[in-house]
Amino acid sequence: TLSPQPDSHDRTPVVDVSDSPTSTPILRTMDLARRHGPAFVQRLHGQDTLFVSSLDLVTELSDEQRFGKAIGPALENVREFTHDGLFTAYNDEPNWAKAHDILMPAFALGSMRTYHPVMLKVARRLIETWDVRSAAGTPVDVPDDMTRMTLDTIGLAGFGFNFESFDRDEPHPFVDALVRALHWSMTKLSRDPGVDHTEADEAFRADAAFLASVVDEVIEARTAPGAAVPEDEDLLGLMLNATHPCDGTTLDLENIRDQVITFLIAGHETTSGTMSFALYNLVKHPAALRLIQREVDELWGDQTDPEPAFEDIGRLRYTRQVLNETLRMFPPAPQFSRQARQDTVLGGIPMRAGQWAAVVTPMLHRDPAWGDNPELFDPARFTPEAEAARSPHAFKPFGTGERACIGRQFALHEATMLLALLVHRYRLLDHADYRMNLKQALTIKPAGFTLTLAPRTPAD
Ligand code: MNH
Repeated sequence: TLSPQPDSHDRTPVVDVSDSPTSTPILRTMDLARRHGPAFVQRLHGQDTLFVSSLDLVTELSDEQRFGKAIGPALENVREFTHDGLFTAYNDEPNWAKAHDILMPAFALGSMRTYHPVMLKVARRLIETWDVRSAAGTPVDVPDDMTRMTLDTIGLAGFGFNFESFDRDEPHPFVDALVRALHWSMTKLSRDPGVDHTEADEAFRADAAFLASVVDEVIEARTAPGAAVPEDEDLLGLMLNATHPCDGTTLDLENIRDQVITFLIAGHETTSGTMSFALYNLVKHPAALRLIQREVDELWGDQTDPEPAFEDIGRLRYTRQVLNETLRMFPPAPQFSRQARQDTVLGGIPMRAGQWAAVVTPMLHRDPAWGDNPELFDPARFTPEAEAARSPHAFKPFGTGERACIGRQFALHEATMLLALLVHRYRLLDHADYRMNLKQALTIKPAGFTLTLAPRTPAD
């Protein structure tokens, strides 16, 4: 379904990267964007990708009349195990609109009230674990524990399934299989043509089958005679029971399986990356840490175990600014692709219908529109006044248009509550003077980031 890339890049630089393999393609792409400008073609083993990163070009790509989501080669690989689930469906596949219409109400801001208690419960489970580490003086692995937290949250809130991640030393086998499958999707893009990949492909198929089998168990646990049905309808309940307003049918079971895998993928790696990068930014910027602590202290004082109300989360304005600024600097899903709906011209580059371009989100987030020093962490970029003065297209951590992230409110509610609880409770000690070590699967995270913790006292 994807046409070949534009062939007449008259003035568009073409850079062949086939001879410089990397485990962090996004860092290489950012580096190339810095050197070659806001539009360049990256050639990898003969496959071309047009990468764009300026506000002007992304503004054009965000025009839904001219462009729509493209399933680029990376998502085409993910499609091997999520098929026409929401994230990897083609724009015109019937199950996209159907699932989108059925699930949208479950992701409106008001629906977060339903998930709030579960999110709080899992946050408390994380805190229990961190209290033990804090008392023992041993470090916590931040990205690992954030992944435990977000996976358990989407599992419980979405499907009533408990991964019990905090009762395990190693990730749940489902997570291992998921991470390997995503890794396969990414590395398949840069395969050496001369090498035999049968073994990797067979391992992938085994992982994909395992993922499907776990999900089938979750679905069976819900649909079996006499199965316990949660009081509040969750995502799984909606998918099983809700009928499409247009034709009165429900989603079929095979598609529900693809949606569950999709939500477990989309719903946890990105949010855990956001949390990890946010804690990184805070320990490196004591002034911001003091401001966020002041905000939570105003709300919860020196209560040892605050009971965050649903309404509290909307009041945590500065906490939300810290998360937004984190998503600017380190968008966990660092690129998305757009496809021309008809023949058009993108900033002087002719594109035929079907041709596509990838947005380098971290570079868009460093466009001159952000001011002179975009590498600096500055949550003041997200005050209401600053936001009103800036183009909405300068900030795209959740993608754009009708295919933008459906889980945005879910992610922000979860992350805001957890971040607030953590800075309220702990002194965050950067005991190893962590240096950023980005690791990329499909998403990015700060690998090996550890902290030690101490209880805060009213004087801190
Ligand atoms: Mn999410 C799409 C980023 C959290 C479920 N998400 C996208 C896209 C981006 C994205 C970018 C668009 C990709 C593209 O255009 O190809 N998502 C994020 C980030 C976070 C996040 C940065 C956390 C922070 N996402 C979540 C959560 C869920 C979720 C949480 C579910 C609970 N996301 C999705 C789904 C899609 C998506 C589903 C696909 C939506 C569609 O195409 O209709």
